[in-house]
Amino acid sequence: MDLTIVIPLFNEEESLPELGAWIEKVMLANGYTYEVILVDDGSTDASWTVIETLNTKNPCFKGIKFQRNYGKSAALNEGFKAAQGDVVITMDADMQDSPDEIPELRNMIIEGGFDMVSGWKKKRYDNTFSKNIPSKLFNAAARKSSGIKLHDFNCGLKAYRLKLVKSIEVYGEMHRYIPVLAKWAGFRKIGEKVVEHRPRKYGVTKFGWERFINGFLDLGSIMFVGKFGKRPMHFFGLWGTLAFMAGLSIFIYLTVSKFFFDQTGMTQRPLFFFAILAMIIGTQLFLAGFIGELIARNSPERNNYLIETRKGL
Ligand SMILES: Nc1nc2c(ncn2[C@@H]2O[C@H](COP(=O)(O)OP(=O)(O)OP(=O)(O)O)[C@@H](O)[C@H]2O)c(=O)[nH]1
Ligand SMILES: [Mg+2]
Repeated sequence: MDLTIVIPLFNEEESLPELGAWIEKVMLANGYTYEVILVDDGSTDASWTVIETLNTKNPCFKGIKFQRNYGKSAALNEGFKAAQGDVVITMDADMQDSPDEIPELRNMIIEGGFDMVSGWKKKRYDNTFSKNIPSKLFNAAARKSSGIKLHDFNCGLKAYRLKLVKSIEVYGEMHRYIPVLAKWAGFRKIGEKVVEHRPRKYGVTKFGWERFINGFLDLGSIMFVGKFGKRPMHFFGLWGTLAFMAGLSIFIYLTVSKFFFDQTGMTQRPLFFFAILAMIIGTQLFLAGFIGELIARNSPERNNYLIETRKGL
Protein backbone atom coordinates (compact mmCIF):
# COMPACT_ATOMS: atom_id res chain seq x y z
CA MET A 1 0.00 0.00 0.00
CA ASP A 2 1.36 3.44 -0.98
CA LEU A 3 -0.28 5.61 1.61
CA THR A 4 -2.07 5.66 4.93
CA ILE A 5 -3.72 8.92 5.91
CA VAL A 6 -4.43 9.18 9.62
CA ILE A 7 -6.95 11.83 10.63
CA PRO A 8 -7.64 12.43 14.32
CA LEU A 9 -10.86 14.28 14.83
CA PHE A 10 -13.23 15.58 17.42
CA ASN A 11 -16.63 16.98 16.45
CA GLU A 12 -15.95 17.72 12.79
CA GLU A 13 -19.18 16.48 11.16
CA GLU A 14 -19.46 19.38 8.71
CA SER A 15 -15.92 19.14 7.39
CA LEU A 16 -15.67 15.37 6.93
CA PRO A 17 -17.70 14.82 3.74
CA GLU A 18 -15.86 17.58 1.90
CA LEU A 19 -12.51 16.45 3.19
CA GLY A 20 -13.27 12.86 2.17
CA ALA A 21 -14.19 13.88 -1.35
CA TRP A 22 -11.09 16.01 -1.71
CA ILE A 23 -8.77 13.22 -0.51
CA GLU A 24 -10.44 10.75 -2.85
CA LYS A 25 -9.87 13.12 -5.76
CA VAL A 26 -6.16 13.51 -4.99
CA MET A 27 -5.70 9.75 -4.52
CA LEU A 28 -7.42 8.98 -7.80
CA ALA A 29 -5.44 11.59 -9.72
CA ASN A 30 -2.17 10.05 -8.51
CA GLY A 31 -3.25 6.42 -8.76
CA TYR A 32 -2.25 5.56 -5.19
CA THR A 33 -3.30 2.49 -3.28
CA TYR A 34 -4.32 3.96 0.03
CA GLU A 35 -6.35 3.87 3.20
CA VAL A 36 -7.74 6.72 5.25
CA ILE A 37 -7.99 6.01 8.98
CA LEU A 38 -10.39 8.39 10.68
CA VAL A 39 -10.05 8.31 14.44
CA ASP A 40 -13.14 9.67 16.11
CA ASP A 41 -12.16 10.65 19.59
CA GLY A 42 -15.51 10.42 21.35
CA SER A 43 -17.24 13.06 19.24
CA THR A 44 -20.62 14.17 20.51
CA ASP A 45 -21.92 15.19 17.08
CA ALA A 46 -22.65 13.06 14.02
CA SER A 47 -19.00 12.57 13.03
CA TRP A 48 -19.18 8.78 13.41
CA THR A 49 -22.27 8.49 11.23
CA VAL A 50 -20.44 10.47 8.56
CA ILE A 51 -17.46 8.12 8.86
CA GLU A 52 -19.74 5.10 8.46
CA THR A 53 -21.25 6.62 5.34
CA LEU A 54 -17.80 7.34 3.91
CA ASN A 55 -16.83 3.71 4.55
CA THR A 56 -19.94 2.36 2.84
CA LYS A 57 -19.23 4.43 -0.24
CA ASN A 58 -15.50 3.69 -0.31
CA PRO A 59 -14.00 0.94 1.87
CA CYS A 60 -10.60 2.68 1.73
CA PHE A 61 -12.08 4.98 4.36
CA LYS A 62 -11.84 3.25 7.71
CA GLY A 63 -12.79 4.40 11.17
CA ILE A 64 -11.87 3.93 14.80
CA LYS A 65 -14.16 5.35 17.46
CA PHE A 66 -13.08 5.86 21.03
CA GLN A 67 -15.53 5.35 23.85
CA ARG A 68 -14.73 8.79 25.17
CA ASN A 69 -12.38 11.68 24.43
CA TYR A 70 -8.77 10.66 25.00
CA GLY A 71 -6.96 13.44 23.15
CA LYS A 72 -5.22 13.92 19.85
CA SER A 73 -2.10 11.98 20.85
CA ALA A 74 -4.08 8.87 21.70
CA ALA A 75 -5.96 9.13 18.41
CA LEU A 76 -2.74 9.43 16.42
CA ASN A 77 -1.20 6.54 18.31
CA GLU A 78 -4.14 4.28 17.53
CA GLY A 79 -4.06 5.34 13.87
CA PHE A 80 -0.33 4.61 13.72
CA LYS A 81 -0.88 1.14 15.14
CA ALA A 82 -3.33 0.32 12.38
CA ALA A 83 -1.40 1.97 9.51
CA GLN A 84 -0.17 -0.19 6.64
CA GLY A 85 0.97 2.21 3.92
CA ASP A 86 4.66 2.75 3.09
CA VAL A 87 4.16 6.40 3.87
CA VAL A 88 1.89 7.60 6.65
CA ILE A 89 0.40 11.07 6.45
CA THR A 90 -1.34 12.78 9.33
CA MET A 91 -3.64 15.71 8.81
CA ASP A 92 -6.28 17.71 10.64
CA ALA A 93 -9.92 17.06 9.90
CA ASP A 94 -10.98 20.68 9.82
CA MET A 95 -9.82 21.26 6.24
CA GLN A 96 -7.16 23.72 7.30
CA ASP A 97 -4.62 21.32 5.77
CA SER A 98 -4.82 20.77 2.04
CA PRO A 99 -4.80 17.19 0.67
CA ASP A 100 -3.12 18.62 -2.44
CA GLU A 101 0.13 18.63 -0.48
CA ILE A 102 0.08 14.84 -0.07
CA PRO A 103 1.86 13.75 -3.29
CA GLU A 104 4.76 16.12 -2.71
CA LEU A 105 5.09 15.01 0.92
CA ARG A 106 5.10 11.39 -0.16
CA ASN A 107 7.81 12.06 -2.72
CA MET A 108 10.01 13.66 -0.14
CA ILE A 109 9.89 10.44 1.86
CA ILE A 110 10.14 7.96 -1.02
CA GLU A 111 12.58 9.82 -3.29
CA GLY A 112 14.04 12.44 -1.00
CA GLY A 113 15.00 9.84 1.58
CA PHE A 114 13.48 11.68 4.51
CA ASP A 115 12.27 9.70 7.52
CA MET A 116 9.77 12.37 8.34
CA VAL A 117 8.58 15.61 6.76
CA SER A 118 6.78 18.22 8.80
CA GLY A 119 4.47 20.82 7.32
CA TRP A 120 5.20 24.46 7.94
CA LYS A 121 2.23 26.81 8.01
CA LYS A 122 4.31 29.76 6.92
CA LYS A 123 1.28 31.90 6.28
CA ARG A 124 -1.37 31.24 8.90
CA TYR A 125 -5.05 32.05 8.94
CA ASP A 126 -5.61 32.31 12.65
CA ASN A 127 -6.17 35.03 15.11
CA THR A 128 -2.70 36.60 14.89
CA PHE A 129 -2.17 37.78 18.39
CA SER A 130 -3.49 35.03 20.57
CA LYS A 131 -1.95 32.28 18.50
CA ASN A 132 0.92 33.31 16.29
CA ILE A 133 3.05 34.94 18.94
CA PRO A 134 2.82 32.18 21.57
CA SER A 135 3.32 29.71 18.76
CA LYS A 136 6.55 31.43 17.62
CA LEU A 137 7.84 31.38 21.18
CA PHE A 138 6.89 27.77 21.62
CA ASN A 139 8.60 26.71 18.41
CA ALA A 140 11.75 28.63 19.29
CA ALA A 141 11.90 26.84 22.67
CA ALA A 142 11.32 23.46 21.05
CA ARG A 143 14.01 24.15 18.43
CA LYS A 144 16.53 25.24 21.00
CA SER A 145 16.05 22.35 23.39
CA SER A 146 15.68 19.57 20.85
CA GLY A 147 18.20 20.74 18.26
CA ILE A 148 15.72 20.00 15.46
CA LYS A 149 15.53 22.82 12.98
CA LEU A 150 11.78 23.00 12.36
CA HIS A 151 9.71 26.15 12.19
CA ASP A 152 6.40 24.55 13.03
CA PHE A 153 6.52 21.56 15.36
CA ASN A 154 2.79 21.36 15.88
CA CYS A 155 1.59 21.37 12.27
CA GLY A 156 -1.04 18.65 11.87
CA LEU A 157 0.11 17.84 8.35
CA LYS A 158 3.12 15.56 8.46
CA ALA A 159 4.48 12.57 6.55
CA TYR A 160 6.36 9.61 8.00
CA ARG A 161 8.07 6.44 6.91
CA LEU A 162 5.98 3.48 8.13
CA LYS A 163 8.84 2.16 10.25
CA LEU A 164 9.01 5.43 12.14
CA VAL A 165 5.39 5.46 13.25
CA LYS A 166 5.67 1.82 14.32
CA SER A 167 8.59 2.61 16.58
CA ILE A 168 7.30 5.55 18.55
CA GLU A 169 4.56 5.84 21.10
CA VAL A 170 2.56 9.05 21.16
CA TYR A 171 0.86 9.61 24.52
CA GLY A 172 -0.33 12.38 26.78
CA GLU A 173 -0.07 15.55 24.75
CA MET A 174 3.07 14.48 22.94
CA HIS A 175 1.58 14.95 19.48
CA ARG A 176 3.28 18.35 19.50
CA TYR A 177 6.66 16.71 19.78
CA ILE A 178 6.56 13.81 17.34
CA PRO A 179 9.71 15.17 15.64
CA VAL A 180 11.48 14.97 18.99
CA LEU A 181 10.18 11.44 19.63
CA ALA A 182 11.39 10.50 16.14
CA LYS A 183 14.81 11.93 16.77
CA TRP A 184 15.15 10.06 20.06
CA ALA A 185 14.13 6.87 18.27
CA GLY A 186 17.08 7.39 15.92
CA PHE A 187 15.41 8.85 12.84
CA ARG A 188 17.68 11.70 11.85
CA LYS A 189 16.43 12.82 8.45
CA ILE A 190 13.69 15.21 9.43
CA GLY A 191 12.62 17.64 6.74
CA GLU A 192 10.21 20.48 6.37
CA LYS A 193 7.86 21.63 3.65
CA VAL A 194 5.95 24.87 3.44
CA VAL A 195 2.28 23.93 3.26
CA GLU A 196 -0.86 25.83 2.53
CA HIS A 197 -2.86 26.72 5.63
CA ARG A 198 -6.50 27.52 5.07
CA PRO A 199 -8.97 29.34 7.26
CA ARG A 200 -11.32 27.14 9.27
CA LYS A 201 -14.54 26.78 7.31
CA TYR A 202 -16.76 24.80 9.68
CA GLY A 203 -16.79 24.02 13.34
CA VAL A 204 -14.79 25.57 16.13
CA THR A 205 -11.26 25.39 17.44
CA LYS A 206 -10.70 22.65 20.03
CA PHE A 207 -7.66 23.95 21.86
CA GLY A 208 -7.67 26.93 24.19
CA TRP A 209 -4.91 29.02 25.71
CA GLU A 210 -3.96 26.21 28.15
CA ARG A 211 -2.28 24.55 25.21
CA PHE A 212 0.67 26.88 25.52
CA ILE A 213 1.34 26.25 29.18
CA ASN A 214 0.81 22.52 28.77
CA GLY A 215 2.99 22.64 25.70
CA PHE A 216 5.92 24.07 27.61
CA LEU A 217 5.47 21.65 30.49
CA ASP A 218 5.46 18.75 28.05
CA LEU A 219 8.57 20.08 26.36
CA GLY A 220 10.32 20.02 29.72
CA SER A 221 9.23 16.43 30.40
CA ILE A 222 10.07 15.13 26.98
CA MET A 223 13.55 16.61 27.01
CA PHE A 224 14.14 15.19 30.46
CA VAL A 225 12.77 11.75 29.68
CA GLY A 226 14.64 11.61 26.38
CA LYS A 227 17.94 12.46 27.98
CA PHE A 228 17.76 10.90 31.43
CA GLY A 229 14.75 8.59 31.29
CA LYS A 230 16.96 5.51 31.25
CA ARG A 231 19.61 6.86 33.63
CA PRO A 232 17.91 9.23 36.08
CA MET A 233 20.75 8.93 38.58
CA HIS A 234 23.04 10.80 36.20
CA PHE A 235 20.84 13.84 36.60
CA PHE A 236 19.77 13.62 40.23
CA GLY A 237 23.06 12.18 41.37
CA LEU A 238 25.06 15.00 39.81
CA TRP A 239 22.98 17.78 41.34
CA GLY A 240 22.60 15.87 44.59
CA THR A 241 26.37 15.50 44.89
CA LEU A 242 26.97 19.17 44.07
CA ALA A 243 24.39 20.36 46.60
CA PHE A 244 25.60 18.00 49.30
CA MET A 245 29.27 18.83 48.75
CA ALA A 246 28.55 22.56 48.83
CA GLY A 247 26.67 22.14 52.13
CA LEU A 248 29.37 19.93 53.59
CA SER A 249 32.18 22.33 52.64
CA ILE A 250 30.39 25.24 54.28
CA PHE A 251 29.74 23.12 57.33
CA ILE A 252 33.42 22.18 57.64
CA TYR A 253 34.41 25.81 57.20
CA LEU A 254 32.00 26.85 59.98
CA THR A 255 33.25 24.13 62.30
CA VAL A 256 36.89 25.00 61.71
CA SER A 257 36.31 28.69 62.25
CA LYS A 258 34.46 28.03 65.48
CA PHE A 259 36.92 25.67 67.08
CA PHE A 260 40.21 26.98 65.75
CA PHE A 261 39.56 30.67 65.30
CA ASP A 262 37.09 31.08 68.10
CA GLN A 263 34.35 32.70 66.10
CA THR A 264 30.89 33.19 67.56
CA GLY A 265 28.45 30.28 67.77
CA MET A 266 27.90 28.42 64.53
CA THR A 267 24.14 28.45 64.71
CA GLN A 268 24.02 32.22 64.83
CA ARG A 269 25.51 32.49 61.36
CA PRO A 270 23.16 32.53 58.35
CA LEU A 271 25.58 30.33 56.44
CA PHE A 272 24.85 27.54 58.87
CA PHE A 273 21.27 27.30 57.70
CA PHE A 274 22.34 27.42 54.11
CA ALA A 275 24.73 24.53 54.72
CA ILE A 276 22.04 22.41 56.35
CA LEU A 277 19.57 23.19 53.60
CA ALA A 278 22.06 22.31 50.86
CA MET A 279 22.83 18.96 52.49
CA ILE A 280 19.17 18.11 52.90
CA ILE A 281 18.40 19.02 49.30
CA GLY A 282 21.40 17.03 48.15
CA THR A 283 20.19 13.95 50.01
CA GLN A 284 16.68 14.41 48.65
CA LEU A 285 17.98 14.60 45.10
CA PHE A 286 19.93 11.40 45.67
CA LEU A 287 16.84 9.62 46.93
CA ALA A 288 14.89 10.86 43.91
CA GLY A 289 17.68 9.46 41.74
CA PHE A 290 17.50 6.03 43.39
CA ILE A 291 13.75 5.88 43.05
CA GLY A 292 14.07 6.99 39.43
CA GLU A 293 16.55 4.17 38.81
CA LEU A 294 14.20 1.61 40.35
CA ILE A 295 11.40 2.78 38.10
CA ALA A 296 13.59 2.86 35.00
CA ARG A 297 14.86 -0.65 35.67
CA ASN A 298 11.36 -2.03 36.08
CA SER A 299 10.09 -0.35 32.95
CA PRO A 300 9.09 -2.74 30.17
CA GLU A 301 10.67 -0.24 27.76
CA ARG A 302 14.14 -0.50 29.21
CA ASN A 303 15.50 -2.63 26.38
CA ASN A 304 13.30 -1.45 23.60
CA TYR A 305 15.99 -0.97 20.96
CA LEU A 306 15.25 -0.36 17.35
CA ILE A 307 17.39 -2.60 15.16
CA GLU A 308 18.14 -1.19 11.73
CA THR A 309 19.62 -4.25 9.99
CA ARG A 310 21.20 -7.58 10.83
CA LYS A 311 23.73 -9.73 9.09
CA GLY A 312 24.38 -13.44 9.58
CA LEU A 313 21.68 -13.69 12.19
N1 LIG B 1 -8.57 12.89 18.35
C1 LIG B 1 -8.74 14.15 18.72
N2 LIG B 1 -8.63 15.09 17.81
C2 LIG B 1 -8.79 16.35 18.18
C3 LIG B 1 -9.07 16.72 19.51
N3 LIG B 1 -9.17 18.06 19.56
C4 LIG B 1 -8.96 18.49 18.32
N4 LIG B 1 -8.75 17.45 17.47
C5 LIG B 1 -8.51 17.49 16.04
O1 LIG B 1 -7.24 18.06 15.84
C6 LIG B 1 -7.28 18.87 14.69
C7 LIG B 1 -6.82 20.25 15.05
O2 LIG B 1 -7.69 20.85 15.97
P1 LIG B 1 -8.08 22.36 15.82
O3 LIG B 1 -9.13 22.68 16.83
O4 LIG B 1 -8.38 22.63 14.41
O5 LIG B 1 -6.73 23.09 16.25
P2 LIG B 1 -5.99 24.19 15.42
O6 LIG B 1 -5.99 23.87 13.97
O7 LIG B 1 -4.68 24.40 16.06
O8 LIG B 1 -6.91 25.43 15.73
P3 LIG B 1 -7.77 26.29 14.68
O9 LIG B 1 -6.76 27.00 13.84
O10 LIG B 1 -8.57 27.24 15.51
O11 LIG B 1 -8.61 25.34 13.93
C8 LIG B 1 -8.71 18.81 14.16
O12 LIG B 1 -8.74 17.83 13.17
C9 LIG B 1 -9.49 18.38 15.35
O13 LIG B 1 -10.66 17.68 15.01
C10 LIG B 1 -9.20 15.68 20.47
O14 LIG B 1 -9.46 15.88 21.64
N5 LIG B 1 -9.02 14.42 20.02
MG1 LIG C 1 -7.57 23.74 12.91
